[in-house]
Amino acid sequence: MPTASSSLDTLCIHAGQHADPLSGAVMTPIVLATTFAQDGPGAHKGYDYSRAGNPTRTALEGCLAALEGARHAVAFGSGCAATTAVLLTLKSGDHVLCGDDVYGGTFRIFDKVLKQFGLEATFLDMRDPARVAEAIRPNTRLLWMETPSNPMLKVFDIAAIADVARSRGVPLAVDNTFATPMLQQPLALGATLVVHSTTKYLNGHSDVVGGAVMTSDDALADRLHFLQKSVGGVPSPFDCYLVLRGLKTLGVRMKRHVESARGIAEWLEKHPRVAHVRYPGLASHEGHALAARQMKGPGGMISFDLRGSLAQASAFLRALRVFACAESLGGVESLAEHPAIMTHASLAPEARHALGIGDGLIRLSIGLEDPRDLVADLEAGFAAAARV
Ligand code: P1T
Repeated sequence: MPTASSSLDTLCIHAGQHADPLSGAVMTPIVLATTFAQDGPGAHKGYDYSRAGNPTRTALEGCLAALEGARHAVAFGSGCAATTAVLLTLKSGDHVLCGDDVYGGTFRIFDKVLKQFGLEATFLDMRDPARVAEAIRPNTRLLWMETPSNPMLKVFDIAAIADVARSRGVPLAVDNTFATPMLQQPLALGATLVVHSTTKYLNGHSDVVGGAVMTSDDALADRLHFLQKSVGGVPSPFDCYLVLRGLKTLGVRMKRHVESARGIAEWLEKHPRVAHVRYPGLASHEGHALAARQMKGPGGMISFDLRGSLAQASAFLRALRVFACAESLGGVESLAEHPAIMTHASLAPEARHALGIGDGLIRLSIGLEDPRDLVADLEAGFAAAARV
């Protein structure tokens, strides 16, 4: 078992897990049972029904809590279910101040689901923490942000915004999906809640949809466990096992994602067919110094504007052979996508344009392939775009 001083690389492999007491099996058993025998009414061994609690899920939650330095983790069946659970701690008439650049599905939860239950949300570029302080209203009950954000890779100052939040008595939730706890630890910087789509880097193999919320606030954790059981958006034991298995290599994977993405971002920045690259590891990124301060590495995601039209962006994506043209991110395989048509189609065109999500914007999730093969593939894409 890891100790309190174990490094994140060690926690990835061991936290929340122990050899099976029955057999000594070193891998966590997948407990598929939906129900658990009780010696008598209410006399159970900590588990009564698998929606309320499951031993494989408990192991995953233990590992995720340790990685984010949290007392509690609550696992869900998707990142969207995790986001929704956090928002269900609020009530009609409450206001959420949200970063302006978030996953399209997160925006959709605010705009198309919870608005009709009276939850108000406004979206703000949080690069200036003073603007956050000004935008907090008397009924603001939650600050929410992604950093780096999806897809524009804006970097927000977690410690400064957490200070603002604390001074106004409002919790700050950070969606840490793009960074992972290996590169950024929002709770240590003062956030109250961390949210993840475990679908992405944490599982890392593009074969599970999952989510989680981490916090050291006992009352919030109780409420989230209650919502997990009551609303029921729970992950399957098999999915919990797969995320636990994926987590074991998170440390080594993130190092390679960062190393390759840094090289590819630098190469893209010099490419004549690229108008602009957004990657927090580049000196040209306005959040470069902040990212260097609050992150241990700038991550594996890059967005760039291809010079040209939608037809050229489409030709670029169609020509790729190593990158798959696909939504999602954070897997061992590289993915490329067109945010305006794919992941951020739920935003109104005006909102997309205000953020800079135009027809030429391409988002890359840099995988673990040899980066020379990735560069060759991107070069073939640019050649195809030039022929349009
Ligand atoms: O897909 P799901 O597990 O429900 O997670 C939603 C989610 C939450 N937060 C962030 C930052 C995300 O990027 C996502 C999902 N994003 C994609 C599918 C995507 O391609 O951007």
